[in-house]
Amino acid sequence: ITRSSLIHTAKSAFSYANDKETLHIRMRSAKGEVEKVTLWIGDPYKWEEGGLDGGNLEGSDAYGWSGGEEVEMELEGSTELYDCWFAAYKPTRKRTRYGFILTDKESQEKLLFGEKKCVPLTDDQQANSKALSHLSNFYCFPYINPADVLSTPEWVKDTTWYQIFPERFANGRPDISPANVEPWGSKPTNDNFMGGDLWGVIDHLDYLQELGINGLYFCPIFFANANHKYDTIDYMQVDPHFGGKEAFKALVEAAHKRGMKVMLDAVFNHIGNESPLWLDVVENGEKSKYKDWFWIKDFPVYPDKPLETWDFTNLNYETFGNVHTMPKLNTENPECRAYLLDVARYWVEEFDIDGWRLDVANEVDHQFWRDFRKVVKSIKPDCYILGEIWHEGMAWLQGDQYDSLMNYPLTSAIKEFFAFDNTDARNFTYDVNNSYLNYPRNVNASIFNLLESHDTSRIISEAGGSKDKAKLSYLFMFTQIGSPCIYYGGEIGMEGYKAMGSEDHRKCMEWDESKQDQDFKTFIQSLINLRKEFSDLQAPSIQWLHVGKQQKTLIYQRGNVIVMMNNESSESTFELPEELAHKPIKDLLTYKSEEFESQITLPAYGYKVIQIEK
Ligand code: ARE
Repeated sequence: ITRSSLIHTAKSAFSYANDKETLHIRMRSAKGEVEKVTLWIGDPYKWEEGGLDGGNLEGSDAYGWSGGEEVEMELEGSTELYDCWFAAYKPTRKRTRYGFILTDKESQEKLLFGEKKCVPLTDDQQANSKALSHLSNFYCFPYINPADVLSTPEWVKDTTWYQIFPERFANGRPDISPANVEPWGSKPTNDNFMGGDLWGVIDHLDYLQELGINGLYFCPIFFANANHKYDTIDYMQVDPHFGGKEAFKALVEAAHKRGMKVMLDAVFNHIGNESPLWLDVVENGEKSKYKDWFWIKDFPVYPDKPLETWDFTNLNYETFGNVHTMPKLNTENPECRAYLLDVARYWVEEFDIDGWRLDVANEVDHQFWRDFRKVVKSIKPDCYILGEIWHEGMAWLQGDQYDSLMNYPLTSAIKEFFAFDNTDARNFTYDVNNSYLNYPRNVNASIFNLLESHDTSRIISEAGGSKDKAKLSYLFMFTQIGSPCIYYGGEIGMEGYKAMGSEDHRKCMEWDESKQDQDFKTFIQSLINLRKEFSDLQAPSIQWLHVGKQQKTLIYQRGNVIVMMNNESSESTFELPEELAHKPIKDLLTYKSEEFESQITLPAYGYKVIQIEK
């Protein structure tokens, strides 16, 4: 066993309270080296049993321990480099110390992996006892404090999201469109307008309900200049071209009547350069009462010549991504913080929104998000807080900041395998496993899964126009834990690249039914229904029953739902695993029953979702 490969840290994604009673413990070892891992865990203050000190050999087990329990860990999943082991444990009195006993696959030797040392275990009980009688070598989960346990809204798990980029979804009221509006369906550029508004969304709630949607996620709707509205002018107003507060109020009410939740985009990292707050700084420089609401290096904030988009070397202030129209807010400044927290409170309290998606969530200070959580949850405990972080984000998921994250790592795993054909089946499983193993199970349970967004190309375009590949991608996403999101128009097969100079991923929604891909829509609808019908798809772990070696074929299981896929441009035939061979099954998409043989043939890009008949 390569000792330096062993990984565990207490109070992390490796060791966390999944609920107020249950600890989840994980550890990693170099792939293929370890046969078995036993978690040795117990209450350090069980004095009557000698605590975890070992010490008292009488009544001790083969290792010379007298306290603690041995819990066999399951192999939760493998990544490219590691095997990841998992156990759930309910400490009787909330406190634990623990270590891991590893059995070497080849030599069968045993090793205790502790916080400070790896100790070989021998047949000599006395020697073991001596080696182990250092409580300090055990990992420590000191106490499960209920207040530290991440609690996330239950409803999120049953939600299928629909992401709306308001300017491009539907124009319900042409009279409120911007003056320079272009005809619906014009080529999108980064500064043109097509007149989408919130009345248009209300008009299409029937459409969304019929599709099966029960969560609406909106890109920013507050008063701003750009078509994307990420350059906020006033957080307390809904953009007049979107219909103002009147339209938004009507929208939330109408959505709630249909059992749909509403999530807004909180752009608190930065503000727009035409907001009165920033203009005050531009005008009054050091005398502005808002000067400390920003990160300013030198006054005046603008150099003599006007700033070009990419001229960030001359920027006198911090911004989002070196974009000069987006000055970064100083969330450490008490007044600025209080103001933004008031915004957070206002839309939950006054408009009853159900969630906040946090823009550029990882560049805002942690303390701000802690305060944010307190404010939001104190008004509406089941309001969903979703961070936009594209990378590993445990630092924000300790129960005190976000509920979950946008699962871009899963997006990229799916794209690499289905859309780009860049990985084989085995590596795909590693990437998928990795995306789950990075986070506690309670975070995964309400993670936000997506294939495309206003920040990415459309999945069909990524797949070179192949709707078959896109369908497999959707099927995969819809059979994962967390809640899936459809980016408006994804359901009807809309395409579009995001690239330098291309904004085609933000094209206008196609409402002409003859131009919508109805077959694709029926397929998406069936996936939404599948998810509603089978809560087993929310089971925390995935079992890979078959992973093709030469072919990109897969069979995986979540709860009692089994999915089979052939990600090949031609038919594939492969042996069924023991669990499935010669079993009677029911097809959950076609409702047909059949009896499997020992092999199965799936057509090019074919798939099946099944359950074994009892
Ligand atoms: C516009 C144009 C761009 C142009 C840019 C510069 O669309 O083509 O390059 O202007 O002038 C909003 C608008 C964008 C706009 C941008 C700037 O929607 O259209 O760009 O403002 O005006 C990182 C961040 C992540 C961020 C993405 C974009 O971590 O937070 O970059 N996403 C949010 C929103 C965006 C929004 C903003 C932030 C700003 O979702 O829509 O942009 O409010 C890797 C990196 C990630 C990176 C990711 C995507 O994985 O590691 O950190 O995300 O790629 O690029």
